[in-house]
Amino acid sequence: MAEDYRQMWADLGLDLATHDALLGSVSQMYGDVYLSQKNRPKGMEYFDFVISEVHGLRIRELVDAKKEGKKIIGSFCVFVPEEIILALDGVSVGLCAGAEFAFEEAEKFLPRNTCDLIKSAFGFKLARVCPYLEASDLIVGENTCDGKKKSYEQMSTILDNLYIMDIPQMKSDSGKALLKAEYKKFIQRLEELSGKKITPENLKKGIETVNNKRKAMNRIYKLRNANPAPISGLDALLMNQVFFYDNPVRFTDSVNKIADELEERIKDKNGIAPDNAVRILVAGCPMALPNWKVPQIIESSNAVIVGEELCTGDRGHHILTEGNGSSVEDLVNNIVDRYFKIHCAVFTPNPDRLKRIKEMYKEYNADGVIDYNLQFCQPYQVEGGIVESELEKAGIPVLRIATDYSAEDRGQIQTRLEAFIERIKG
Ligand code: BJ8
Repeated sequence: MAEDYRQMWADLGLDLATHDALLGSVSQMYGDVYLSQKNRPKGMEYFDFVISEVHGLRIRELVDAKKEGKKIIGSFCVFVPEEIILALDGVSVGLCAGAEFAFEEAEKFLPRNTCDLIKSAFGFKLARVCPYLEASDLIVGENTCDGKKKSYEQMSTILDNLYIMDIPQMKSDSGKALLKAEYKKFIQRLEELSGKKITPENLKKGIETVNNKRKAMNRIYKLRNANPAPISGLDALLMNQVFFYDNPVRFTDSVNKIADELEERIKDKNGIAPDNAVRILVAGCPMALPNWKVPQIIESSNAVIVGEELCTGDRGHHILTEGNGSSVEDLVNNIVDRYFKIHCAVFTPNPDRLKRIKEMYKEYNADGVIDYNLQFCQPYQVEGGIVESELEKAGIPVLRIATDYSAEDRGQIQTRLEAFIERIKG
């Protein structure tokens, strides 16, 4: 890291020794997983820099933003509307964690059979190693799966700035009305916190900024249907993960530069993988930073990931928010319309997700689908049964993987994957 940030971390209340251990292991992992890839787009150097400064420069920016009176809003779910946060001059940061850290501490609050994404968020808080969490003025928990919604009750005993947002579970008129009421309450809470007022102008600006970020990611996604694949799934996943942390304007600019570069690579037939590599679409649970395990195994098995039907993927940016409207009411309706289309497995029934997986399979010229689930994630695991049988009926090869953040099952996953890839080739 370019600068010494230790005083800043100490001021945020981090446990410096434990934090050093975390940063050390992430940087080692990043070197092994990312920097060892060959022929990456040059523009990925920006993301290498972002990761090298993920607890440094970006946190300094957050601390400076706080000094200017901006509020930092942390969240764990793509249902929390960044448009509204930006409109009220806030900074939105994702807090989902993708590493097995301080799980013994977390298990004092949560049963062992809780998914690792939730345990990790607790572990990061209890071990005091996440500067994003510590810098947040408000942390938004959302009532999505049972694991999350009940764990926020526990989390409220260790956080004094937790705000709970209710989320509908059915795509009905009353569900939509609930989402709108919750977004209006959220606006009110942020107005109180920031001392600012929402207006059609600032909301339009917020919508535009977030849409630009989504459009840039959608450009990258479109280009991934080329053969040979111009970028690895690991690199695309990294962009999706950084999507939740970075300055949105800088992020958009960097992603657009990579999209320009990919267009050139496609013209030159310059791929990250050979043109006969098996093309995989990954669907399922989000992969929070630094959860790179399954993509790394896939891409070291003569396959390349060409799309992610994940919240750290298509689900996070495929749909834009309509920017037309002359009143706050119109624009809030547009925001509700956009978010209500997110096909998270907490909704029942959830046919749009299956539809989108099939669409993506075609759009990206995929050869097979890996349905990735975290152990103990009931919504995605139960829905996985439907996904598997429907894809099989449609003649789409599918492999279900349920795993966690540990390295213990790497060998087993690798063996199953290799057999899957052979089956596709055959
Ligand atoms: S919109 S996917 S980010 S809720 S993996 S904690 S579902 S038990 S993360 Fe999610 Fe929002 Fe939906 Fe996306 Fe629960 Fe499953 Fe754990 Fe999960």
